[in-house]
Amino acid sequence: MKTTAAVAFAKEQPLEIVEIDLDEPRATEVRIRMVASGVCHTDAIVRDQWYPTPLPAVLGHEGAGVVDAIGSSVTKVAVGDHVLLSFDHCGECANCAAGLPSYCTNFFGANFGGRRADGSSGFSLGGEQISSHFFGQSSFAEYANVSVNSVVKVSKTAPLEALAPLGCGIQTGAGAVLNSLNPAAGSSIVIFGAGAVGLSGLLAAVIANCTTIIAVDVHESRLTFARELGATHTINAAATADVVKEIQKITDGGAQYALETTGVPAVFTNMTKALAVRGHAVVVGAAALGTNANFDIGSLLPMGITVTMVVEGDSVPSQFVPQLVDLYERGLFPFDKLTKQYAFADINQAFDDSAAGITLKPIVIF
Ligand code: CXF
Ligand code: ZN
Repeated sequence: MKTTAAVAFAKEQPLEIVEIDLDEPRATEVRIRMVASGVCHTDAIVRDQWYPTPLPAVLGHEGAGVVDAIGSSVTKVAVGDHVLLSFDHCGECANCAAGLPSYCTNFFGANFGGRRADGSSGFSLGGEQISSHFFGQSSFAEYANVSVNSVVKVSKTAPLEALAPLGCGIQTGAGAVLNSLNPAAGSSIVIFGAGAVGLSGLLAAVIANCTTIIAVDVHESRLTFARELGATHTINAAATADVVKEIQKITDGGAQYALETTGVPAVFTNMTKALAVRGHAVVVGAAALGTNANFDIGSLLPMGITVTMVVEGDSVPSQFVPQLVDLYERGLFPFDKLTKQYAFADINQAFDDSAAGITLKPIVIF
């Protein structure tokens, strides 16, 4: 069948909305009619080829939609079910079997490879295959064949347009706090970067009853917003001589927990220095391959700190996404305050507004 899609044809160039061909869903796939998709920083960095997904490609990995057809071995969902889409994983390797699907041994191939495991693509243009199955989904298309392992079923009354970004950016920030750090009530946490991921982590720190929540960013408007969402302290790193000292002052020696969402080497270094003895930091900010940060072994060893590199908030999407939906519906996780909706036709504006910091989390509506 034909479908409309936003195609990344060339590095650092705007996406182009064109009509492409979609094949039939394979046995373990479902065809989704996309209702909405979040736009994540990873879509932009893959468009810009920080990671080598072959172009042309249909990107998009925070899809939300309705099941339009199912493959022959699919039992998890039926036609007409409403679903949110998340990352793909094989479901069979040791890490998947251990309940750690974001560390699937084929995570890179399944999510960034641009092809199914059998080498085929779901999409073609002018008879040539183009990359599909980005994060198992390629949600910047009105219709896509999606890996069943990327699919999370939600209630038919769930507002798909609002919930779309749960499957990546929002679960990454919230999961980093609730799953990876699991901070004790009454503890201190510092969050570097008040973007969509950092602020999702901040909302999760509020849920976890952290009582000192420090947001660090270089934009005053984001820090003001962070305070509205529950930050007890904010630090403008562009206007503060020594960010580490400031965190140590607020926390009386160092933060018990930290979340690093920027991918900036100097911020990583500050994060390690800002921790309390035995503090725990998680790093989720994507950086270009080859990005290195300083880590002062001499000073840090006696601190006994832990730094964990975390993918997708250590989430098991089929469990964690519904938990986030419940929290949202109860008014305890108002992540929709971070979002702004755009018509699908305006997808490049959504990318530009995100890059300029005008919009924290764009959602395109089909
Ligand atoms: C990505 C970030 C870079 C590593 C793989 C997972 N998360 C989604 O956008
Ligand atoms: Zn993402």
